[in-house]
Amino acid sequence: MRSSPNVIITGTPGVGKTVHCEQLAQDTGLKHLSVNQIAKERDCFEEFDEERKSWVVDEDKLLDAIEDEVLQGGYLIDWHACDLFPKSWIDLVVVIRCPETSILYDRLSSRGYHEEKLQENLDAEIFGVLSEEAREAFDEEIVVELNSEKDGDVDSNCARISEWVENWKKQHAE
Ligand code: DAT
Repeated sequence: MRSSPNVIITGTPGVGKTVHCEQLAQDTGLKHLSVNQIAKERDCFEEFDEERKSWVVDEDKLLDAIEDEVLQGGYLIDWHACDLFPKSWIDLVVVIRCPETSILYDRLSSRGYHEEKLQENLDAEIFGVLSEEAREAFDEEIVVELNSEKDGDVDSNCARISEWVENWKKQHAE
């Protein structure tokens, strides 16, 4: 049994996963596990996708690489996918949303995304792809959606998640 929860922070690229995880790591002491970073550091890539100009993660390798740590509890798992993680590892899934697509457009274009990649991500956000994936892969009651559009949203979202983490710890204290 873990004494600290594992929380997935997911959503379309650019919605604000990293900023939330960084603040939450400070506020709660949970550790920020950036899948992009870990996959690079631990060589968990399958191939290079020429069309998307990005590396494809080998999910089995990734899960093997993080299993021992994650099972200890206390991780904020930051990635734009969530259905690969076993249900038994996860206590809460937070889907960060940015329904106002002009905001997301500006964030992604400032990253230099080319038009096709940009449109693909905007469509994913409009259709709620990550929310659906989260609800299909995990029990509905552990999935929450929070918007991150304007200044102040990050603080209020992190306050809510921190409160949830504290309650979880109290409920699971021996
Ligand atoms: P992700 O990790 O999901 O790709 P990010 O955390 O890097 O996204 O955030 C993308 C950009 O958007 C970054 O410049 C921070 C900004 N951002 C996110 N949420 C915001 C908010 N609520 N208010 C202002 N800026 C925000």
